[in-house]
Amino acid sequence: MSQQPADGSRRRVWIVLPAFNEAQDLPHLLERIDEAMSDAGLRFELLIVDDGSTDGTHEIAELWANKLPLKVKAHPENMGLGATLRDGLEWACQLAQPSDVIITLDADNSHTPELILRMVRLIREGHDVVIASRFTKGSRVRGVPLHRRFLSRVAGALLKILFPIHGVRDYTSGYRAYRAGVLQDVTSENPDFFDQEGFQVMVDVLLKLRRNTDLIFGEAPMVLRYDLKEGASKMDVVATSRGTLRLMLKRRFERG
Ligand SMILES: Nc1nc2c(ncn2[C@@H]2O[C@H](COP(=O)(O)OP(=O)(O)O)[C@@H](O)[C@H]2O)c(=O)[nH]1
Ligand SMILES: [Mg+2]
Repeated sequence: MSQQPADGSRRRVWIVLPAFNEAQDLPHLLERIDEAMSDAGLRFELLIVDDGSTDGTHEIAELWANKLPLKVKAHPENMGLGATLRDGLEWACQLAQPSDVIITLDADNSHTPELILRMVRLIREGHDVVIASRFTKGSRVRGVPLHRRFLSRVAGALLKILFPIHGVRDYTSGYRAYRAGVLQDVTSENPDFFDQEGFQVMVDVLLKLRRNTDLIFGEAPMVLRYDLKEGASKMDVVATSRGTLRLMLKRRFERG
């Protein structure tokens, strides 16, 4: 049996869920997270940022706050994934101890919560950032439309050439684990660390973290179950591709 310090100071896993109109998928995901975390014996807290949903996502999240260690914040109107992730991650940074782990995952039930255990292990073994990857040995994807697979492959290949990061192949996955202290350091040095608006925020976080050459990045093979997602995708493919390309150019030609 694991020993717990009497003061309750056992390290925690902070799970940040950005959610926009996820009423269909969120309850399934919360059940699975609860199960996965109790199986793993991990102490956890969920931080849901509702991004101005109009389908009852907020109410569902509030309901679940009676059953799980869960807090909800809501945007009065839709602000996009960049602002949502920023608010979730900054919130986690305020609450976490530096040795805790902060996880982000989609609220659409396509990211398997069982992988959290392996990602937390890797962080505790010495990694600073661990990506749940679609492009590493053992990864599988189910139900992702061909054009989406193609685009994430192309983005991954381009990013790998322009901004190589040892240990990283999947630059666009939203499912990640960070050592809390790493995010706390970068956000206290730069209060505008999370300053990207759309889905390209995921890429931007990695491009900024890669400037710190001391950090150790790694990946865990993800089984992406897009087929479990009942709600529609909220990613605007054209806007995200354009935004990511613009970001690559900007970061490529800036100094420092
Ligand atoms: N698209 C979109 N997603 C948001 C927004 N705010 C929060 N999200 C969340 O961002 C995550 C990724 O979106 P998702 O539809 O799963 O994208 P996909 O899996 O790439 O098709 C989900 O958890 C969404 O609920 C927003 O304004 N737009
Ligand atoms: Mg998703």
